Amino acid sequence: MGAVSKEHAIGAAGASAWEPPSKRAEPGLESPRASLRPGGSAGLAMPEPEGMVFLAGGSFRMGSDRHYPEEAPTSQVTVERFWIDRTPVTNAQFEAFVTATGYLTLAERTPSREAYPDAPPELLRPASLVFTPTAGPVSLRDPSAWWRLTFDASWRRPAGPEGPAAAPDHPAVHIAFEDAAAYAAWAGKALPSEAQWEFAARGGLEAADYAWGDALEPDGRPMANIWLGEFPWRREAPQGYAGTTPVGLYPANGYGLLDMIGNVWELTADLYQPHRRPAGPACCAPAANPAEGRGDPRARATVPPSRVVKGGSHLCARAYCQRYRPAARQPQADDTSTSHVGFRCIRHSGSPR
Ligand SMILES: [Cu+2]
Repeated sequence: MGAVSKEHAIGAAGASAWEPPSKRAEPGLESPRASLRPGGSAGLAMPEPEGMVFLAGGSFRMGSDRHYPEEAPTSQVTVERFWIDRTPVTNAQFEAFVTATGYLTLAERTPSREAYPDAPPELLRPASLVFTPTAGPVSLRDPSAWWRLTFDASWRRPAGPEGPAAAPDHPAVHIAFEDAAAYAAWAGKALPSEAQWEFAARGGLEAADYAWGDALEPDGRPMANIWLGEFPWRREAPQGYAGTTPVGLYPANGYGLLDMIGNVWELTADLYQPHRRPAGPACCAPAANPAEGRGDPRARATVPPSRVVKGGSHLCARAYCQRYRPAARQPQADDTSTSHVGFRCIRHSGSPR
């Protein structure tokens, strides 16, 4: 089923120029069954996991010396074979997990007084950060201008209780690290390392700027759901979507993976450490250190660890945050969820030796 046939309609501009993902060629795909079922190792063979793509692994140039300082220096990195979800985890998939387990995401829980010793009582309610466009141009130095702590915003109601219900085929958002980890454990999967994620996103293109090559819009064709227009107040939405888009609306990369770039930032298992160079100016995401009060007005008792998020989101704008690239990286605090962070999972191949 192609994205264009989905009921929540694509706008008048239409997506007819884009083939549904199921019809696209997937030149980077290997033959997973053949790889995993050599003779004599049947006990270790795994069935092909639904919705996952097998990557043979390999050595690649990770990072970039041409973009933001936190991406440098590049290094040669090797990853083993693994499976990775073809798309970010959708609301439908996340709902299946919640239905089976009764899981409550961080955004849906009432924060404890211990965690927020200085917060006014009225702020100790379930909440998450929702991107809210400004009325007009604002300074791009202060992300709190467009991030709003919104009570009862969660994956179920991404824009808050007054907004529409989550669309089943959009990526789940308002997902904190522990939520993603819980889903992965339930699914028998894991979160990717940053290296695995970046290897997958590059789709076999060595050191290219983008997941599809070196031009942002080859032949004028949009390749990912990023912010078009003037951030953070005027968004062009040629596909008719103001925020996230159904997974698979844009072309797959060379490995047949969808939405690696744009749509939502994706959590990885890796702790963020500014081990390379100091990070560039804050991106569209809330500040790395929420205890500084940017984004979330509640004060916290401790500064939580942050994970690396990858891929950029629908809020990355060309004139502001060019993080819609495989090498780009940002910290995302473990205790913070937002309307533009989601995730996908991997599975170790269990390959016979
Ligand atoms: Cu960005």
